[in-house]
Amino acid sequence: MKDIIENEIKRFLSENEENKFFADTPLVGYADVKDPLFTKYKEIIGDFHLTPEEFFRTSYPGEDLTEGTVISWILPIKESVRDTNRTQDLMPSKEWAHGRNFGEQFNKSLREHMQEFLRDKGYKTISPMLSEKWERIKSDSVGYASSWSERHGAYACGLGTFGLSDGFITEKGIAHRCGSVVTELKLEPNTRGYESPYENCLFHSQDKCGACMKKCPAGAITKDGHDKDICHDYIREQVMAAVNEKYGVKMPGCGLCQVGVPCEKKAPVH
Ligand code: B12
Repeated sequence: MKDIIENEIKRFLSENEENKFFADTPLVGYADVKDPLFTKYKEIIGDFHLTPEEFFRTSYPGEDLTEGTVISWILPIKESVRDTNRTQDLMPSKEWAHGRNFGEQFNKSLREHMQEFLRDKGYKTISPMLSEKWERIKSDSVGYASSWSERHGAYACGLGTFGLSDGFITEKGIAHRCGSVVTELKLEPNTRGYESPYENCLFHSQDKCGACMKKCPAGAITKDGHDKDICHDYIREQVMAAVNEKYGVKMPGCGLCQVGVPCEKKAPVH
């Protein structure tokens, strides 16, 4: 069944016009919906971060998710797009801005598609970010967050670890977008081949690098980590004002910390 799921994601990527300029061959990982990590996220992130079962119940009220799987995918950003952003020092390239805007619309289509695909096969399924319970949150302890972090889902699925910039470093690097579904279909979970949540980051694991600190045009990344307020305000105030009209996109992003760094397209520790 894993083959069928992975082929379907790849087919959707290759045949969908929306994805023409965005994602390369994806990575797919699996976690048990009952993995204690999902409950632990309520301590690490906050009570507002919901478990797979809590999302499941919003679509299937009164039903228990006795067994099942979180399926997470990583959509690595194409080299042609990364190339254009690597030469920027203040604002994202047009291609990256489009990738953030239309790439996320495509990612949403993929969530909808995989939700339907598994439902059609007879398995109750919900994609957390499509649920009415998914919301953006600003918490006192962790700042900007949401009720389902796709990266924490991907971490549980064994797909990688976090970096100094907060970005998620996979075997195909940090420059990607990610998504997930929760399904009652039971599949063998991935083994998490790491011991710490920052293992793939050279700065954290080997006390070297810090290239993303130099790349951030807003000064949001220091040896103490990523200041989300500075990052957020730079994207919302400076980047949006500069590129909205110029590139014709509503949600441009920045992503300069994800290119021209050793973790751009691989996990540099391996
Ligand atoms: C809110 C948000 C933001 C906020 C805050 C980002 C943040 N760090 O959370 C702002 C506006 C700053 C932002 C900016 C960007 N974003 Co944004 N954003 C989101 C959103 C909507 C929610 C994120 C969330 O819920 N975070 C939860 C908090 C708690 O996460 P956190 O603070 O990073 O968690 C840290 C701790 O919990 C820590 N930790 C501490 N102890 C432990 C212990 C364990 C066991 C573990 C596992 C972790 C852990 O790990 C984390 C890293 O330090 C997601 C979509 C989604 N639903 O996930 C996209 C998302 C995170 N954004 C994304 C992107 C690409 C960006 C940008 C690059 C913009 C762009 N598109 O060009 C920038 C820079 C990202 C960055 N450096 O983090 C991608 C990230 C993919 C990736 N490559 O990592 C996401 C996943 C969207 C997507 N669908 O792909 N974003």
